[in-house]
Amino acid sequence: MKKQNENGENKFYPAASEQTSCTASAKMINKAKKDGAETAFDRVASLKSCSFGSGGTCCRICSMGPCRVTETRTGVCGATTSTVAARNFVRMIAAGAAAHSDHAREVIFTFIAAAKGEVPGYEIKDDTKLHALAKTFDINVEGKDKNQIALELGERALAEMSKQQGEITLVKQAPKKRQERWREEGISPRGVDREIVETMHRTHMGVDQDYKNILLHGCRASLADGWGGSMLATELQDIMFGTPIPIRAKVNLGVLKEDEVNIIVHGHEPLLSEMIVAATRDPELVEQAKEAGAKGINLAGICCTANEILMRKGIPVAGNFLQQELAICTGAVDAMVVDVQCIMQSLPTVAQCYHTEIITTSSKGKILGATHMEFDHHNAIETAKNIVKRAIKNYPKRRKVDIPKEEIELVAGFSHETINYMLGGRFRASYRPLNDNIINGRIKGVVGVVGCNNPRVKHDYVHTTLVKELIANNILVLVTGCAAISCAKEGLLIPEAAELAGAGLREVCEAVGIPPVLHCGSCVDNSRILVAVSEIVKEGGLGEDISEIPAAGCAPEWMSEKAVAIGQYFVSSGAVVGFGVSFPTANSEIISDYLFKEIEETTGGKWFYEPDPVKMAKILIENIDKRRKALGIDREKERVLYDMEMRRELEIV
Ligand code: SF4
Ligand code: MSK
Repeated sequence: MKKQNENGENKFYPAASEQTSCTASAKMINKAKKDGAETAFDRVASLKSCSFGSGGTCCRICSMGPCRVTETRTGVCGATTSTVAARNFVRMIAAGAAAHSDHAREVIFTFIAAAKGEVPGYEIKDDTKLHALAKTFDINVEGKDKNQIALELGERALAEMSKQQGEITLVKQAPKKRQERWREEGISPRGVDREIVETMHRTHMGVDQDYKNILLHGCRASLADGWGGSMLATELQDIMFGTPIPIRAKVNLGVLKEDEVNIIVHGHEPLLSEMIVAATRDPELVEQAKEAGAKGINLAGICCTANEILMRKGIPVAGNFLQQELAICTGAVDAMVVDVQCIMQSLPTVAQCYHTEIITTSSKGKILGATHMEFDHHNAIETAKNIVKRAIKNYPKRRKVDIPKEEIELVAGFSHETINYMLGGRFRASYRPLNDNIINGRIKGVVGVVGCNNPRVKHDYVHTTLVKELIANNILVLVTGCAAISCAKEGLLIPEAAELAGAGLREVCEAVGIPPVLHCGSCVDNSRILVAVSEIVKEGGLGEDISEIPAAGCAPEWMSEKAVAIGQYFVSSGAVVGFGVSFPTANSEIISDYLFKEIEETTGGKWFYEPDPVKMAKILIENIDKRRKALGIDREKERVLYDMEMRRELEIV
């Protein structure tokens, strides 16, 4: 498509069907063009990325630069490509870890306030998980009620964040051998606040200039995120809002309703969105919506806020990262409520073409042109109600509405506790059946597919092509974040998708009644995958460390610094991790070589880069096969077909 840019030059934009494999999104990309709304899909076509920046060799940490360093030209200070690329890489880890962990901090503050009974609407819901976590923290629960235990746990969790010396408590969740390896290598994490501050210090001009030393600290900082900040956020959210169990819901832009007030919640923290769920069900507000001419109030999510309220409440998902602007282009969104992370600054500009009100709610995340309604956990219900009222008031201002029809069912809610129960049965919940099916070869291995969308690659296509390839090869796939939403839109998150799986995986999925692709939650919930792989190790028969089990991870459409932090904490925990799109240290052969090979000697895990989804699947499978061989389980055993009796038994060995 030819279009004039702001300088009057003719620019060629790719067809929408080349930019996304999601038909609903393609329709809205075209509609946006007609409506004069510019989206990321337009901007990416006219913005060439800088090769120094994308390959990690642009240094701008002091005013002698910025320096674009090459193998033959150091920075003004003498910094080499390896120093600059390593510094940039670990700064990305620090930023990603900061995002997850600051999220955790907000959750901990609310958790403590809930335990004290100071915040109406929040409570300690999951007693079992509360006691389990209290035990991990060696909290004496004798004679204490749940709020007393929660208060103690909340205070301990807060102290963990800034623990200055000694390793954080949750590393205990990792297999013993893994913990020992971290200690031997000097990367067992202290509190995430300390690790992030130290990252920023080491990467300040003129401090750490030995790339291995810089990257080693990157490992430590990433572990403080995965086994610290992220894990605390997930665990405490589960205790406050309930540990997810399998739940059916709908996904894609078709979940928006023409005749109801549509509110979209977008961002990451479930603290406010949980209250908005309650407010949209308030009979008084539903009545107000009717008075405004609507049939009711419809709530939907985008990005990880969507995943949070989907997993626990079955709230429909309007879309993933690249659909945030497109949802507004339907003309049917009366309010888009955002908190933190992954929110495009363009939203208020896109909204100007329609009637949508963009509402920011966090003091940490304001956007010019948006309405700010600050959320504080003490007045959460009040704020949530006021937001819903504004959306209702906005409903009559709608202009032309055009909602794509696409919506499809999904099943979400696979916490690691659920996987345990689903595969092992209510009375003998365990990972034994999963391990046995990996050992007997019905399931070749497990791959976590996580991360964002990126308009530099075809939206959703990379995720879904990769995942289809993996399940066809008997790989059980665990998904989180925007990758999970891509797969859901492709119909991969329903038990019927087992038809696309290889014979062995299909047999297991059909026997248990699970999809071959399990939705494990939001970005911070990648910590659930850490716990799941640790449980597989502890169950026995598949080695003694995460670096030995047939499992791997990838982020094929990644874009955010959080993806780098997540990828690195998996590598630091012993996993092989693949990135698509581009690799952030590509311009330094030394650093890429280190991350792709040598780091394995330290952590047992390593990175790889492959933008082609089919080739990426092949590499992941090769790595899994290598581990199967090392474990001596590379030969498939004879298959047994299930009869009804065996299915009833759920004893799938
Ligand atoms: Fe350039 Fe060195 Fe300053 Fe970086 S630290 S901007 S390489 S002079
Ligand atoms: S929301 S970090 S775009 S997964 Fe977690 Fe999606 Fe990536 Fe944001």
